[in-house]
Amino acid sequence: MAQCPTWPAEFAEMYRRNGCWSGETFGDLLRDRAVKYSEKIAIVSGERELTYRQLDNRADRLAAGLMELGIKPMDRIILQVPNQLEFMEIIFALFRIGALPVFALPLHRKSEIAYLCELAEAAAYIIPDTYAGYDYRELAREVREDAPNLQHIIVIGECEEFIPYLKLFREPVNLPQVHAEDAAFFQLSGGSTGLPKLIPRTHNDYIYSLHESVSICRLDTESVYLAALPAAHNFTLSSPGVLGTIYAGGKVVLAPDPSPDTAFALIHKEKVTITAIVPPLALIWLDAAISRKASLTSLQVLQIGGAKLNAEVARRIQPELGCRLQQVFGMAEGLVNYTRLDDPDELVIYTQGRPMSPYDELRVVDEDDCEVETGVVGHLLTRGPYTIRGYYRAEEQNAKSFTSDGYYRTGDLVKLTSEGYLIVEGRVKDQVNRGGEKISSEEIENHLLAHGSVHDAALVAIPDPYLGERSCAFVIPREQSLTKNDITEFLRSRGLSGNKIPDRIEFVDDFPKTAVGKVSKKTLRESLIARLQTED
Ligand code: OOB
Repeated sequence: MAQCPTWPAEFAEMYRRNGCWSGETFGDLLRDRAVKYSEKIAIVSGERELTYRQLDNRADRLAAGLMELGIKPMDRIILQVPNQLEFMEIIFALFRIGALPVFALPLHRKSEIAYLCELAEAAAYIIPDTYAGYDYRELAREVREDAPNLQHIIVIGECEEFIPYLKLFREPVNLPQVHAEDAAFFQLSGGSTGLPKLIPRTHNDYIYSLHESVSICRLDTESVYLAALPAAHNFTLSSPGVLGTIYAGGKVVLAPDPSPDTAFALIHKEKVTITAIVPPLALIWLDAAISRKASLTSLQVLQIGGAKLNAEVARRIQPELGCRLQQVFGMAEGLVNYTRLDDPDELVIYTQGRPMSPYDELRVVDEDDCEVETGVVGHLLTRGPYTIRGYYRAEEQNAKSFTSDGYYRTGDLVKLTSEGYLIVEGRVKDQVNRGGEKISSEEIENHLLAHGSVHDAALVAIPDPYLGERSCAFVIPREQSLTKNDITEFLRSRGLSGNKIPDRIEFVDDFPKTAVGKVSKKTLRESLIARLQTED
């Protein structure tokens, strides 16, 4: 697809020659596993389960129905489906057509979905009827008004005005030719400038990342992976995640939510061997395990990533949960680092792992892009066989986010240990990492600035014992009558997802400035932290 920047020919040639890119597509992959593991259970979701053969067949029949509806190769489809069986059927059906899922998250609301529909010029939007007490059909009605390209809204479950998912199944038909070097889907970037960007991942690059992840995490046909976090997130999708488990011929268990009540019961019932969570959940799981450790006996590996894991918490995982900890430092743009299962405890507790592929190229550089010495903190740049060379339709942004020789500027500050492991020390991207959920400061500031009584706004991250970070909006009001409640209500009315509503709002008369006259978020943050400490 022309709007997806890709690897220069010499790199593509190298990745093929070195065996990274196999030429296999996701459609081929599932076909192959359906032959090999036919009657073995592939997916469990609530009371329902699918064998490999059934998943393969249902993906074919759904692909036929979607094609009959008019879905074509390269069409973009916004997928906002929580952890339920249909998620797996849909992605494989779309992969087989060569149509591209755009992985929205269940917590996204009108602001995010309408934007994605527009940016992707989406042909269809797929939702559940309700999930976690929220009616997605309401959301679809709102989105439809502003999305002229959106031709189809498909609903899993009860629906009258939209297309019912169950009516889509048809006898299998001949499928279009899908190419492994083409985009298979879009992930969303965490976003540090305005709104999230679309990350095109190809069959070749993603299947390679599964291959490496499966080998490092030692997944095989006996593995049982619990998707506790949303399956649409890159961590849960591929590190090794639900797709890695299918790659390995294991069993995927889809949890509707990651609470200990739900997750521990599933771990016990399905004899889960590996799962992945974010640091705030690790604390909740540790608390719950005090009385319920017995339910976790099958669990061999607990992966923690998405945000920095505190070493004190890391140290408690093995003794208190009885399983091996694996730290995962990854990004939807590509690069994933893992601590290895046989690494010494010191590395597992204090580092965020090392790259999964020998072909990952990493540079840690200073402000002038000059490499720093081992052990010195710098900006992490990376390129490799599964790291994108650019975002979809984002020429201007790509010039900033990628170096001229194709390295992705991760925005993370890291140091390299002498063993080649990474320690994440902070970041330069203007973002709040709220327990693994990334919030772009600029996106929220733009919403705040749309309020007539807001003169200026700055969103900063402040430390939080549970979430790692939470958000604080500093606002310079135009009118003294403006209240915090007005602001929160206003943001909600703009259709912002709940996790993006600032956790704290502070009114100020002015912003401190840096030497060059920019708003000094560092000073804002530090003065608030100092004030909070004296208040305690
Ligand atoms: C994962 O992916 P994204 O795209 O939601 O977020 C990527 C960013 C990284 O650039 C870094 O800032 C932060 O999230 N991050 C971590 C981390 N893992 C991610 N920061 C510190 N320690 C960690 N372990 O979050 C993601 C994708 C694939 C696998 C795992 C996580």
